[in-house]
Amino acid sequence: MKDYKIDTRRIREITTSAYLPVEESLQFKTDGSCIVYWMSREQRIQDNWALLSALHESQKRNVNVIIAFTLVPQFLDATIRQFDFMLKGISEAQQNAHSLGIPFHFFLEKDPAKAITSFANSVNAGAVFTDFDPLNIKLKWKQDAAATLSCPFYEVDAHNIIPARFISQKTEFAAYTLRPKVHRLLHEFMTSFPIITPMESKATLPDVFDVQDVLKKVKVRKDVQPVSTFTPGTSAALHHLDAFIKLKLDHYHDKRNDPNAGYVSDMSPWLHFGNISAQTIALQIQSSKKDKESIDGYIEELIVRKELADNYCLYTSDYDNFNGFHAWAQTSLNAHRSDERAYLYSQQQFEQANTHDPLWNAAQMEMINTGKMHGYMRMYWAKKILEWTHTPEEAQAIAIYLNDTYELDGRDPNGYTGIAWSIGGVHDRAWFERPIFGKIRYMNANGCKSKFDVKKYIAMHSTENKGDSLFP
Ligand code: FAD
Ligand code: FO1
Repeated sequence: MKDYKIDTRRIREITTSAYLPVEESLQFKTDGSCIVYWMSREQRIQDNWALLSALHESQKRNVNVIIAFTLVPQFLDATIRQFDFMLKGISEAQQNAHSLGIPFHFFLEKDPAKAITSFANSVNAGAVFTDFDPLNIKLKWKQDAAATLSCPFYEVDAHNIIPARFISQKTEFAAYTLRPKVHRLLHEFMTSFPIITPMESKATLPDVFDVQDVLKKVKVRKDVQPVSTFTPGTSAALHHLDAFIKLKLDHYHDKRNDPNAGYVSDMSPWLHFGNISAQTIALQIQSSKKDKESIDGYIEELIVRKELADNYCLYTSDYDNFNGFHAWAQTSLNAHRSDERAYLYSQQQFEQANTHDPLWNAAQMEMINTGKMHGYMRMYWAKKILEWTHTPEEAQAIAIYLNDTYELDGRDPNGYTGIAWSIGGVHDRAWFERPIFGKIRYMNANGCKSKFDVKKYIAMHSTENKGDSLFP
């Protein structure tokens, strides 16, 4: 591969107590014989700054890169639906790596830190690189690995166009506080990716893993079936993006909030699993010469909104509970704890789309049937759970459980932040006070009726239409 630059502002050295900015030259254990890239969030080969950083360092040290993925038998509320989607995408990545001569090892281990440490020792790694990920579970994996690895350990932000640890060192209050920083820095980071070409030296390649064999070994719910609405993997993501730009982007600005219209990109499952990079999407969207208002609207969501979610989870470890809400929201919700609830539902009644509200039930069924609820409906859906449960804590826990069990794109900073926005007013402002919600923004079915054909949405997704595909 011809030489290329790596922006070291994406990289942090991981120690047991800190994520240290790095100087130009990275450390490498003397007599180290390779570099290990511990793939996790970014499940792709091309357009991946973490892999490109590892390859860049390997060329300097004249050693090979070896990729390792550690699969855990359970991950948050993931079911066979998400493991099926993810593993098929990882299998494609393994084949892509091998076709370039880069070995890709796959481990099924309940203790990822232990697995990566013993693997790094067994290949005498001179350094280990891994992906930035703000979720508590991932920060724990990295802390555990930092305590046991015997070589320099680096984290690379290959998820955000502007690295999360660089753009801000605190919880941003709202999109309007992050947006100016994004727009000031975007041109520095929105560069095109070097293309990874076949390796000169022929490393021995491990056997590829078998998806069905691994699916038999994971310990997850099997009743939440895989969906046929999304094809896993990087090539499907790139094809879908191409179709979105050609056929839908022009009307993103005026039709995206209509859940019947189908003018959103549906990129979130592939973004969540890292099958495609947001930077790849942004570069294609910006050079598309489509409707300017739609391009700007899409970039706002893909960069400001999405990177605001990583910022929230990175600097608010209580991103998944009531303590993460701003003080004004906690005070306001506390003041309305004893308000009368007109309806009260259990987690199971919500899960079975068994409420009095056909619109809410249809949104739940859309998520169950297709693996992806429309973004506009997610706000309504979560806010009604606040209205129909005993406490905000119970509402948030139920929303997270359902979101992470049924959404392909769940278990993601976007989800924890979206639920915290809906139930706790995170990144939103205070609204006029009302029962139960206090000053948290309220939404109701009339608001939906003014935006789109509610009857059509209900007919499309109501319980009777089980299993209809996302593209009618
Ligand atoms: P598009 O409108 O095509 O947007 C393109 C991309 O921009 C998305 O893929 C996403 O990466 C980003 N984006 C768009 N809207 C948002 C947003 N509000 N916040 C952060 N990023 C955004 N998103 C998830 O990825 N996983 C979740 O589990 C999730 N749960 C949510 C729960 C609630 C209650 C709410 C209100 C929002 C949630 N979101 C979640 C955010 C948003 O709804 C989805 O990202 C979006 O609907 C994904 O569909 P799309 O790719 O077609 O979006
Ligand atoms: N990342 C891993 O490194 N190993 C896993 O076994 C793993 C399982 C998994 C299952 C469902 C899911 O939605 C995500 C999963 N991830 C796994 C993490 C994922 O790659 C992302 O890093 C985070 O979920 C988003 O930050």
